[in-house]
Amino acid sequence: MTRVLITSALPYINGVKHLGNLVGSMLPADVYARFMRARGHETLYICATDEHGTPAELAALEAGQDVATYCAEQHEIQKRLGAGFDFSWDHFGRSSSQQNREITQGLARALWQNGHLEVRVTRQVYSNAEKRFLPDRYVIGTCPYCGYERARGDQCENCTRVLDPTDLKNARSALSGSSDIEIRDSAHLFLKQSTFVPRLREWIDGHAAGWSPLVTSIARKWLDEGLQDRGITRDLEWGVPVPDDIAGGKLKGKVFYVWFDAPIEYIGATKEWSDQNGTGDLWRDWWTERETTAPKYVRYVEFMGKDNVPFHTVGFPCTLFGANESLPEGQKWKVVDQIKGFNWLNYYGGKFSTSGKRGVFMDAALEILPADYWRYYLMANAPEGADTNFTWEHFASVVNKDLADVLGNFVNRVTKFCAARFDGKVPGEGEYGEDEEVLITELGLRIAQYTDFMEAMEFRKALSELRAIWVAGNEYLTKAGPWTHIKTDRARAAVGVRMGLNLVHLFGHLAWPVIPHAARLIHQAIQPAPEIIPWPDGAMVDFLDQLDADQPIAVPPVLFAKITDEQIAEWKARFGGED
Ligand code: B3M
Ligand code: ZN
Repeated sequence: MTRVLITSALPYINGVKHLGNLVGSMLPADVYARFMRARGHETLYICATDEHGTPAELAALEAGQDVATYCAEQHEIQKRLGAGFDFSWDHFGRSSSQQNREITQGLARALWQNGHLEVRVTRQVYSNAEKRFLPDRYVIGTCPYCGYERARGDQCENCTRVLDPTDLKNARSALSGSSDIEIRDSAHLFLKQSTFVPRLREWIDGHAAGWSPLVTSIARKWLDEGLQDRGITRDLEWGVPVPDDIAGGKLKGKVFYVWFDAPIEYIGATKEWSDQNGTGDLWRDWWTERETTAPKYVRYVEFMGKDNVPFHTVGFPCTLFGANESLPEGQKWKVVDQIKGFNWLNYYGGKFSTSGKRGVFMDAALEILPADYWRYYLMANAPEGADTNFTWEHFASVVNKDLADVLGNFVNRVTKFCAARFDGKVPGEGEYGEDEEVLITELGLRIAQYTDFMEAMEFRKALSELRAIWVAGNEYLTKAGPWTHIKTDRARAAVGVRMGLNLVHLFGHLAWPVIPHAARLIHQAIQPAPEIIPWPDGAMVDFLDQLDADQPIAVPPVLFAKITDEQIAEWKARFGGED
């Protein structure tokens, strides 16, 4: 048994997230966290809202609210929607918390003391119209690399390159559109990332075998192109203030760059969690490795979209490596062991867009269907190897086939038949024979594969195996045909029904990480289960003969309703479709 620390990339505070955001971060992290818990590992799943930087300020401005009020409100909204999607966060924190402020300042102080930071006078975009500096996303313009015309000052959405506002051509203010701008000098702190290159390369090489090509190629590209030192402070008011004891107060009034404090919030949120639970310094057990006292080994897994990879394979590890020297002898900060990166989910071949009202966002998704429909579809079509595409037609066909027909109908048929013909009790007559043995062997193999794919975080393959398990159950039941035998051979019908009920129960266990609500309904009908529904281990033959004879069962409510053509038409009109 290991301790497993899981973090999802932190959703920006600037509004409700869309399905593409979900499938690349919070959702797979949740499925994996549930799976780890089901396997008996001590698991901590941490997420938070990312509340600093220009995205937060710009959104607050647009909403006509001061930024603190805006963030507080939006945090509650995101938290509620996350609960609606059944995310099993152990804690959903806020990067603007006091805990994150202290830890961020502490790590910066350590970096300063260890000589990894430097004050440099930089050229910054200054708006004459607005009489202020315009860092990061406050500037928009043309990307010098790919020519995308609405590139933001921090990163080009189109080619994912990280930019500096002064790199942009035709730069203008994102606040007013004014191009009355000039370049002014401003002192900032730089993290000397270039000195970490050998260390980073060794670390990345050491993990390359376990990371996907998507992740290692992005990580290596940054090193191969020559790693730049990064400015980690900004001329803004909202953010974690640079403490006066760094650089002799030369940076008074400035704050840390959002990408400096956001990953640190993984640690900050863990401290929020331990403070909230009155467990004091427990967060340190998850975040510091102590060679001397040999704590339980922590395996740390991060989930994110591909644009976030550089910050997690270069930026954040540099912070932690550089701060290690300030820890007591024999201790070091925990760095990530496994990174699961995702490509994009597109909407009818284009981007999901908040401003263009294109695509489905978390709030609207839950208005039209329960979470399990989305969870299953998105995980079965996760953009792992390449970008994938959402269309209502595809969504409806997957839901109707996999969830309504293959799983839902099976559960319904078996339980209804048992209620009608066996008095709603698990029939004890008859013995399992050859058909049952064949099924048990097949399921044993398939479940081992499903387990391996989940362990490897290969979610598409995992879910296709899960579906194959449901299909095998259906095929067995068709062959066993208890509705035919009931008239002539009650014991034979009983065997089919008993196995059918055991299969329903098994499906409830296997499906819990992906579709927790349906798994719970199944258990409520067949047999009560603990809050964490354990992974079936041990011999399949025992698991599939687990229900006691005469144990009462109920018919669960319809698990998944079919999506109709009318609904597809309605949703396409509401959310935008191909036209
Ligand atoms: N807030 C989310 C994004 O880029 C960004 C992730 C931070 S993870 C520390 O979509
Ligand atoms: Zn670009």
